This record gives sequence, structure tokens and C-alpha cells, in this order.
Amino acid sequence: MTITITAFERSPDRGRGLARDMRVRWALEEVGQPYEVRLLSFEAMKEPAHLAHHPFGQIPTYEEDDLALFESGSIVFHVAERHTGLLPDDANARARAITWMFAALSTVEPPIIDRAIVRFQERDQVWYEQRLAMVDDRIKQRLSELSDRLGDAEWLDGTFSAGDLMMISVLLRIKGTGILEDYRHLSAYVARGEARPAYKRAFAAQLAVFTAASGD
Ligand code: GTB
Repeated sequence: MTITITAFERSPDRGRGLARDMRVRWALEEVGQPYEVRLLSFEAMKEPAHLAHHPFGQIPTYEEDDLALFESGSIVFHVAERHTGLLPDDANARARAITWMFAALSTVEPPIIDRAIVRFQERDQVWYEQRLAMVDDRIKQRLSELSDRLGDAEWLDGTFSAGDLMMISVLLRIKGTGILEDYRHLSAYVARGEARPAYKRAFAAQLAVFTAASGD
């Protein structure tokens, strides 16, 4: 079985591990599955060959024999289901871990993405500051609720799971903004994720792509 994922040929995050191939790489590293990477330019992402795998012309995609998937959440879920290490065996614990994956993607990530859109696409608008403050308040509301739930536990529900992998991946997008840093339990939680050997291997692999592309 050969697994191939797609990633940016030159990531706009300059190798900071924020593009969504990172969460797929991390999942594959956690379960010990080797993978290959097909690097794509922005132009290639919109060409028919890639659109056949991803209707929206984005990365990441995932190919395994005759299976082709898109959407990082679906890909991580697939990896977690097919291999041991990211979902508990107990049916109820498994359902809760999957719930945390959905929570990360559909409840916590949207305001975090809104913030990036405001900062990069709406900066020239007269209402920029007001809108940014509004979006930041929404993020803080979610972080506060998440922090209350996590408390000083190591992971969201017992042992590390795909739910943690996805939640930490989402939170990393606001690391260094000062927002995450106001929540010490969440900052420590993210740091625990980053300290995992699988995360480090995935991070190094995506950074190597950027370094090679920029000739650094
Ligand atoms: N919901 C999809 C998923 O989870 O897989 C979203 C996929 C997505 O947004 N892909 C982005 C993409 O292909 C790359 S990761 N964009 C090109 C396009 O839409 O044409 C998003 C991303 C991009 C850049 C940074 N950054 O520079 O920090 C972070 C995250």
C-alpha cells in the first residue's frame, strides 16, 4: 500500500507547519505509516489532474491504492480508523474522540479562520479594527470554554487521540498571537502536542520542503 498526499510546493506559511497537509503528515507519523508527497504549485492545484482528486482545487489530498480522499478531517479520520494509535478501542471513548475532531473543525476552527481572512483580506476596510476585535472575541469565547473543559488534564479525553491531534492543529494557527497565550492550560496542551515525536517528524518533513524550495 502506497500512500501519497499533496502539499504546497512553496507554502505561504514559510514552513511554519500551518498548512493543512501538516495534520495529515502528523496522523501518518503517529500511526507509523510511510507516505509520499506530491508537491503542487498554485497553478497545478487548479488543473484538471488535481481537480479530479479535489473538487475545490486545494491541498491536502490523500491517495491509497484506488482510494482518493480530500478534506483534512476526513483524511485524518480515515488514517485513524485504518490504523491503531489515534482512536481508542472502547466504542464510547472512540465516539467521544471523533466528537472532538468535529468540535475542532466545526466549532473552534471557524472563528480562527475568520481571523486570518480579516487580517489578510480585509485590512483596508474602514471597519477592519472593529471586525477584528469582534472575531477575536469569538475566538476567546471558544478558547475559554475549551480551557474550562480541558483544565489541567493532559489530553481532552483520556489518552491522546485524533481529537487532540485535530484540536492542537487548529489551535496552532493562533500560537504567537497573544490570544492562545492568555490560556495557560491550552498553551501547555499545544506544547504537549508539539513535543510528540510524531509531530516533530511531520514538522521537519514539511519544513524541509520549504527550505529546499527557497534554497535556504
Ligand atoms: N477544509 C479543507 C481541509 O481541511 O482540507 C481546507 C483546505 C484548504 O484550505 N487548503 C488550503 C489551500 O489549498 C491550504 S491549507 N489553499 C489554496 C486554495 O484554496 O486555492 C490553508 C492554509 C494556507 C496558508 C496558511 N498560512 O500561510 O499560514 C495556513 C493554512
